[in-house]
Amino acid sequence: MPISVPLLDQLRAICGPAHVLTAEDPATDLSPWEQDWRKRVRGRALAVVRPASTAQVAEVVKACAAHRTPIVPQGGNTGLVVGGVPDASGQQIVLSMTRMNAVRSIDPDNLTLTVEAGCVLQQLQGVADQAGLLFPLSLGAEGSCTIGGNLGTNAGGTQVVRYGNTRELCLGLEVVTAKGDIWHGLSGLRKDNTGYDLRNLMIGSEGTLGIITAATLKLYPKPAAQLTAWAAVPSLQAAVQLLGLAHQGLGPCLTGFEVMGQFALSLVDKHYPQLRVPLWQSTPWCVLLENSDHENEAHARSQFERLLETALEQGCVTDAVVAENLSQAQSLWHIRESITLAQAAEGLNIKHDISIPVSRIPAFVAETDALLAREFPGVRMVDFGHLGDGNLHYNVQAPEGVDGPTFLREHEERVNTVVFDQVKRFDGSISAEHGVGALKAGKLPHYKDPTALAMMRAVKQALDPDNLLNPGRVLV
Ligand code: FAD
Ligand code: 2HG
Ligand code: ZN
Repeated sequence: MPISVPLLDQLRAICGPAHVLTAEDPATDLSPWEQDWRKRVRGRALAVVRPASTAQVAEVVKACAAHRTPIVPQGGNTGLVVGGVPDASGQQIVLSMTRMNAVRSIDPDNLTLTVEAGCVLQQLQGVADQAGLLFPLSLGAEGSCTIGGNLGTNAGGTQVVRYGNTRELCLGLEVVTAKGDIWHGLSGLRKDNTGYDLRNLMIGSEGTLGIITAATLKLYPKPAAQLTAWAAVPSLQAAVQLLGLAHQGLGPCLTGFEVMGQFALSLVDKHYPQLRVPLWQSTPWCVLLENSDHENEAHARSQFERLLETALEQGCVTDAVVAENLSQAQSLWHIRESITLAQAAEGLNIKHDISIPVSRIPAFVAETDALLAREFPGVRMVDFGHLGDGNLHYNVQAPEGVDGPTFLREHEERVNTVVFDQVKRFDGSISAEHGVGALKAGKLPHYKDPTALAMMRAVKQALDPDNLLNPGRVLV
């Protein structure tokens, strides 16, 4: 289409008028696409465009490129780093991928599933389950996040210790480039050494290098048994000791290992008392661990009970509850997954999604807690996360009675500096699994190796020279 045709008219011609939403239509509320999940930022979109096919995505990108209009790809909009919503300029389009939600094929012999980017994660877990298989990616937002967003952020979740991050679960991608070309990379191959690994470059690039339109994912056999325990541990050091025992005793069957601090659990108890959080009142930390086994329930249970007995003898566990059936296990996981919502119900907070070598996490927390308490008396630490992966959600809540937004306005920058400087000192990363987005883009020059950053800029320049794909995210 000639460039003289206004962009919005071109987009309507490509996707259909019903799928190009603008604020000019008084009946349309754009806030679900313009506001981030945490309600920290409300941007303004030129339009929300909802393509139904890869060909339409390619045409949209070409039209936007011709008009020098930036594109913000968006999936379920559950991201936590302000990566998928437009800025305030009113000049960016949101490319919402949720209409592209077809399951293209399943190959049980190759253990692969090929799907479009807008498929909701829970839908994919269901498709795998119906085929008697497992797609193991699992996170609290699974009812609304999309696989495109999971790949865009290289999401982690609660089964990484066994199955890896989203990157490890993907074999191939279909991507629309910044020029509007289509890269047909939907390979189901487990071996392919024909040059640079473009798949892994795209995964985790947060929509800044290309738009993922489809993916071929790995499937796994379903475990024959799943055992879940909730254990009280006397210290973070004890939790690390328990993790060591679990690795030794369960080997590759260790599927999840989550830690939760007392204050984090008190928030769940306060805001969701019906969930009946076990053991939290009498212990500073609880651990939720899962063992999944391919032999049988009896084997898994005896292995698990032996582990907990050893841990009790050694004093790294003081009390424990083992779920007796799947529904009890799901209730325990539901408590864990409710921490984010309970924390939001308590008020605005400062999130730090960090990773540190597991062995150094207890010292990191002790030192950093002390630094924060000295500078911000009464500050409340909401600590929890995927200890098995060395990934802590080290979140800071305003002191009791202090208004969250006011606390953030006055202190967020300094709190971040204290925490991120400590992360650097402990050889960690300032983003373990949520990504960089706009929230942390300004921090990378401080905390990322300068040579790595220069290579990232060179890649961005090569693949998106006009900076039209999600500008202002990841790199600034
Ligand atoms: P969006 O929020 O829409 O987008 C996220 C980023 O990906 C943006 O930069 C966007 O531009 C880009 N993107 C989206 N779709 C595409 C595409 N098709 N192609 C290219 N780029 C794209 N995250 C974890 O890692 N682990 C957790 O345990 C976890 N738990 C969570 C629990 C809750 C309650 C919530 C609200 C969030 C949680 N998250 C977690 C964060 C979030 O769910 C993940 O980042 C998820 O992967 C985002 O998916 P989405 O579809 O919502 O993506
Ligand atoms: C989780 O592990 C998510 O539940 C969200 O990554 C973490 O709310 C958070 O800080
Ligand atoms: Zn997490």
